Amino acid sequence: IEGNDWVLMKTARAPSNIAVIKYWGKRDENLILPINSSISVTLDYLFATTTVAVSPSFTSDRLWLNGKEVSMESKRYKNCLQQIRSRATDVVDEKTGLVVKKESWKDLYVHVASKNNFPTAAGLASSAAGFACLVYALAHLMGAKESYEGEFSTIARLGSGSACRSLYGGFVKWNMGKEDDGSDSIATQIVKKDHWKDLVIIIAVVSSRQKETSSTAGMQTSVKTSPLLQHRAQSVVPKRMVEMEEAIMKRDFATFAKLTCADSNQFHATCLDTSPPIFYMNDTSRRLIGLVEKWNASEGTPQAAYTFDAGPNAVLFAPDDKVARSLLQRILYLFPPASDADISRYVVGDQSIM
Ligand code: 2P0
Repeated sequence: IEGNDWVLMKTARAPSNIAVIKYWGKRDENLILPINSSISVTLDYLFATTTVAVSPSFTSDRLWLNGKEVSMESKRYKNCLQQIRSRATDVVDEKTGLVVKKESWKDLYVHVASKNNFPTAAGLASSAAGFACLVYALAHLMGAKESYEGEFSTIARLGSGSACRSLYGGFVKWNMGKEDDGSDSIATQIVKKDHWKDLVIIIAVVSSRQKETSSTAGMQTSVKTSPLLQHRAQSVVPKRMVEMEEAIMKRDFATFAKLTCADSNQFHATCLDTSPPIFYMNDTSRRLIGLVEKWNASEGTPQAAYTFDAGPNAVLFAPDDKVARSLLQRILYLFPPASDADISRYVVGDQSIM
């Protein structure tokens, strides 16, 4: 390979995640440091796929999201790229024998193409999957290595807070950290997904429309105006973090469900407590809450749990396949599909459950 006539490419895939203890509010906007810790479950079936390429013939850093070019000028992209570039090492491409020396990375531009297999910006954490994938793909391309466990999660965090949790599978904790430089505001895996094999996650896409208030803007306004947010961060979340981790470790579905629903509801209450108020859920979201609450109350113990991010789509949890089927039947009763053909779309993991 001579001169400028080469391209080196890597492709990675990273999943989305859903918080069961929610992150909402920053103490540092630039480093994306949160005002409270959070816990998430990784959603393997919703993912971003990102290809990063480098070539001496590229004249600027460029990015395509779902086929459309978008600017890479934002601080968030620049910060992630700069952090990975500064950790680049000598890279030898096994297939071609091409060698890219450590010192050349700073002069090479990247092209990035990323796509999601789920609705972008509809409250299904597309930025989380996207930035986790970008950081992971760039690190592979440039031969960057972590100097401590969780270091890459601090870089993904610079792209989008929730992205730090998407670098791990299973159940993940993002510790808010104490340091001003963000070095201890990292994500770590609580436990692998195999730990709780029976747990079923159902995603009810209520709307794939883009949300009106971005999470970034929404949480800024909440930090400035919501007294409930301060109370939540200081007095509610620390206790829930301990209880949720324990519930996950014990596979205690009743406690997991109670905490998950309560935390989703407090997050949305905080949005309502913001001035001007923010509404992420719609009537369909509220009917789904009603369905789960009524069912749980009639059984006397939680059968299912719900959580909603910054959008109207529901993420529902059931303790096993049998309960998941029952939950799905109840959802279909409340929202009958327009035709038989629609039923084939209801799947849990790889298996159609209808
Ligand atoms: C979460 N959300 O913990 C919470 C719950 C939405 C509701 O993290 O400004 O896209 O990029 O750090 O990460 C969405 O916020 O915001 C989010 P930035 P992000 O998943």
